[in-house]
Amino acid sequence: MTNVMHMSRMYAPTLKEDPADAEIASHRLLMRAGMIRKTASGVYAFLPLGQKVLAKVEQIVREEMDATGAQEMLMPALQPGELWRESGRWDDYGPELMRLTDRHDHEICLGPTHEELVTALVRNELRSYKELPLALYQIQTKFRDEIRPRFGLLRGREFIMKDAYSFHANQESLQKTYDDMSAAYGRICERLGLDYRPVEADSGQIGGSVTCEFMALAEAGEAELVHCTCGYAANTEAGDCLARPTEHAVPEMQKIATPGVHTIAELAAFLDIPESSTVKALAGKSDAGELVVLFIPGDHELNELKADRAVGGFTLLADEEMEAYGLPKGSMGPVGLPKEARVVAARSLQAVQKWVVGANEDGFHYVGAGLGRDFEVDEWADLCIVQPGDSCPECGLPLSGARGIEVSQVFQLGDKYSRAMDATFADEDGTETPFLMGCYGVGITRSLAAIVEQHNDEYGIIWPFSVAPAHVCVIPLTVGDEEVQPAAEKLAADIARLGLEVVIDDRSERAGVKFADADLIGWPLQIVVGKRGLAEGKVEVKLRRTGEKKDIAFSTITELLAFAKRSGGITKSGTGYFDGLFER
Ligand code: 9G3
Repeated sequence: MTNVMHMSRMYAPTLKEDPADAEIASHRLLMRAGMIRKTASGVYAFLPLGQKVLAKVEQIVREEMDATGAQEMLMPALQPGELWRESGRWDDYGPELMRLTDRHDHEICLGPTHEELVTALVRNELRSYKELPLALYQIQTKFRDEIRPRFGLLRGREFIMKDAYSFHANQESLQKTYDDMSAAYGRICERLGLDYRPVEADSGQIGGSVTCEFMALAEAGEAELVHCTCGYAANTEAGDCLARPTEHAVPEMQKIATPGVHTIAELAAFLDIPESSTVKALAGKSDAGELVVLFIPGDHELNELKADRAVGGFTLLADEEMEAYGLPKGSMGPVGLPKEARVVAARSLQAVQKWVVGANEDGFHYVGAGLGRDFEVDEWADLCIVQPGDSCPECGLPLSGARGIEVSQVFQLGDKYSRAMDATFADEDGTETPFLMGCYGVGITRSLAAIVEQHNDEYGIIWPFSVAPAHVCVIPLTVGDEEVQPAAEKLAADIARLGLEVVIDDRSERAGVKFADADLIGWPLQIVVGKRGLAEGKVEVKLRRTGEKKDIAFSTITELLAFAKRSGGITKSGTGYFDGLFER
């Protein structure tokens, strides 16, 4: 197909102004570039140029899914409520699950995901271990009634997801598919041009399923993560915390009057020491009813999930309970605690010999409280929310902080759905056994937005070659000019014959408008055909990503582009930006 797209006939209503409700780059730019339009809160239409990008993102995902052996299929969005009753999830979800009743008064939901549907779909016909493993996937619209949709495509109420489901006879087989899908997701992120980190949320942290999220680094991302040059990355709510407390070492324990000092910030300021040299105390109750006092580095926050796991449920004491124990809020410490108190401390404090900590008397703190000399710790545990600057659990280097957009996720579901829905297969000795399952999702529309978040500048979008709505935009400067117009059309057709996708901006607009729109829409390469340039047999080529411009002989341009295509500048990888085009 060598047809050339013509801007004069294309429906791409670009905007000069930023839409008022667009808070992040991708929302702003996709709207301004005439690629999406909001039709309701959290619901978007894809206009022709947006659809071209969407189709390429889907195709890349499709190719990588097919390469794993997963088989594409398509499930309905309308799901019978009784399947969700079987799995027990009908009542687990609130108004986020979009429900309706049909004309026969049957309960239906618009699918937010398809575990129940796919399990019910196969359970009567996927019957023998000989048919396993099986992986099915679809690219399909999902519905989740977010209470506050925002950030454009990043958190919509109707969005496109590739969701895959796999069925296994044993854990080893599930692990293999989980690993294959994880590798495929890495390739998908690469090909989309996404700077991403795989973030393990291992079973220990969140209990139950093994899962890994693929985070596209972006300030607009909702997820907070830490990452290291060695490759380690973790969600801040799940990652191991190896804090690096500092020590304000004074030989003897001294009780210091600290009037009005109750917070860590006030304590650090009062003593003129860093917060990392102070110790924060939190008193609570375990589910077993014990008084538990936790101690963590003053510059860190308690991770409730970890505290629950370390202590067997941890609930902070209410003020009146604090008083009942005679514990002064804001100056608690390990010295002089009620004898029944269970003292649990963050493991990184084990290296701190002398603590700066409350004196269990309002208005007084200790410096130099000696671990093992003036007080004991009953247990050491990982209690804190990991934060930038903490030591990497893998290599010890300081962790960096980042925000991320969760673009895809792999899950090991075990037999959660197959057991609940009686989906079994006959194993080798004929015993009916629930399938082990995995599920794997890629946010298609979310990935598209993530690409824009990572590839834009003040002029607009900078599409990676792999997903650009077209590769080359030919811009004739003076439309209707009897030389320029035909030359531009011929050049466009020649380039299209190379197998590149070409658009020509044949609108009768001023040059400035054409350049601004070309930068905004973000075609990877622009070629300007002007009267003066033609007279010298030249056209001006511009790389959108770097802004580099170069006058190139008209006669060699197509040969040059053919070179770029052969030389891998037109690679599968997301960043194939005609690299090397100007190096020749
Ligand atoms: C719901 C609603 C929202 C939901 C879910 C169910 C998220 C729900 C988790 C998943 C897990 C995986 C297959 C593809 C990859 C992700 N939000 N999840 O189950 F009813 Cl309203 O969707 N599913």
